[in-house]
Amino acid sequence: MKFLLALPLFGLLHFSPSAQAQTAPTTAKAPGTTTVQFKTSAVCDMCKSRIEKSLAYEKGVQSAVLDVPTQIVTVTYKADKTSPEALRTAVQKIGYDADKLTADARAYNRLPDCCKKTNAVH
Ligand SMILES: [Cu+2]
Repeated sequence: MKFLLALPLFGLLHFSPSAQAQTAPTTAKAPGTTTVQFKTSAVCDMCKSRIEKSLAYEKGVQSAVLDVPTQIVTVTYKADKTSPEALRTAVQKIGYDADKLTADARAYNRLPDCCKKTNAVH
């Protein structure tokens, strides 16, 4: 993903219309289980594990997988236990953008320097 280093501002990547996954996963899902994808400001593997871990602790979440190069997190959850809004808020609270929600400032300031969104994906 070296070409990303050439982008002057990481923020340019944030507003992609691909936030809502239109394609259903081909794998069989448990009844009542839904998948949502949204864009985060994760830049490295530390961000990945931080986001995946905190989403895993969220009520109703069955799995959370973040793809660092695209910054998109895929969350499988029980629709009667949580919502995409709650999941985005959870990501926001630990210091990352979630689609159009901006990262919580205090949480963001506590992130290690390498995880700041001024960095390119690395
Ligand atoms: Cu990081």
